[in-house]
Amino acid sequence: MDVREFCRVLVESNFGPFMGIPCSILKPLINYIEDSSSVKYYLTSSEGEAMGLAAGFTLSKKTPVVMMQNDGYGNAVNPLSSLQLLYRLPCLMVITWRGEPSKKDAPQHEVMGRTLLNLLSDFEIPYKVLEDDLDKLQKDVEEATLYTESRNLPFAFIVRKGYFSPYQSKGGNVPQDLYTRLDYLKVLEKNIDEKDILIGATGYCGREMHQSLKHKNKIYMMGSMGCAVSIGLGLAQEHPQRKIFVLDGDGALLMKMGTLSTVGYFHPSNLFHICFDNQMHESTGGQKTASPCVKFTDVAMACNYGTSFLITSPDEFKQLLDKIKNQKGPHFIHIKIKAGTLESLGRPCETPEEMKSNLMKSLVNG
Ligand SMILES: Cc1ncc(C[n+]2csc(CCOP(=O)(O)OP(=O)(O)O)c2C)c(N)n1
Repeated sequence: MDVREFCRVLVESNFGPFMGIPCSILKPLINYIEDSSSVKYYLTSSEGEAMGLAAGFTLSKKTPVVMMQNDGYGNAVNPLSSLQLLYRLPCLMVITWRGEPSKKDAPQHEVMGRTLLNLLSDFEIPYKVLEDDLDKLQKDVEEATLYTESRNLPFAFIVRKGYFSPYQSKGGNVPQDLYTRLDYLKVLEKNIDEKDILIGATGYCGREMHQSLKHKNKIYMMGSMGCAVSIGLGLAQEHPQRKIFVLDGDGALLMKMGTLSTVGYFHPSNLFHICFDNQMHESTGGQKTASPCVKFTDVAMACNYGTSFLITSPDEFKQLLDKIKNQKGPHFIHIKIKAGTLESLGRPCETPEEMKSNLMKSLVNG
């Protein structure tokens, strides 16, 4: 489906504005909307937040479109149940179908892929699985219009992998005079001890860490977006003799930024929280995040981290690690990077359970 046609049909039926969190399946759609001057796009930090924003537009007599991955449907469920369904605030949810049964996909999508349609039915949300046919889309939009207008409740479109045809993004003004994530990961690997633990957030950050660092004590979070630092906090509390390095992305950090206050409250001295900030959700297609307007180092200090630093070169990073390695944290390190990853970036060959077991074995051994 051509994204211009898709937007035209929706906008002509008075759906909009558009908001949400990206998924690689939505890459052509969101990238087109980001470029477009006629379709308004609101980036958000989580799918739950997007549902709240949508409610504000519905109260203003619009019928907003909330876009999300089915993994993010989990984040949307709370406002969906106690906001949209409770107050009868219609919107159109555009939900991707990662992990569709019988189709090959990454392991983190298995449960949501299998249960998505049942979850929608349990919420009594009518849905259409979209087909690549403009007449059919027109009919589905008419049905969604009729339902949202007559019942004042949300309607969902389910989008399969490959539904949208590619769209060449114009690209934004992202900085180029910076180093890559990999430049910093190499410095990190040379400056940590064998027993230190690395936790990589979902997105390119964790996948790159997992593939390019030989360090043994590491775990990559497939999914559970925004949870890496909470996992780090738990480990830091239980293993005070180890140093815990959490490698976050700006999108993942923004999704659960409240966690910084929990870290500050419990104040683990052995936690090193590193945010690789490329100002985008790079692994889902480079859609903007709100990071350019956020001073993460100030937020960390305001949340009671012990120290916080802004880093713009691998040399600076090395000097910083030397300096703070044996100082008390929690430490926050904001690293501005340029986009770009390994050409050969793959998916881990271990299963999530194997990754977990390897880390747990190493934790038992002191
Ligand atoms: C709750 C949830 N919503 C959406 C996604 C899809 N998703 C996977 S990675 C990612 C982007 C992460 O962005 P960032 O943390 O900035 O890391 P980068 O991709 O730039 O490495 C998104 C949106 C997800 N996994 N979970």
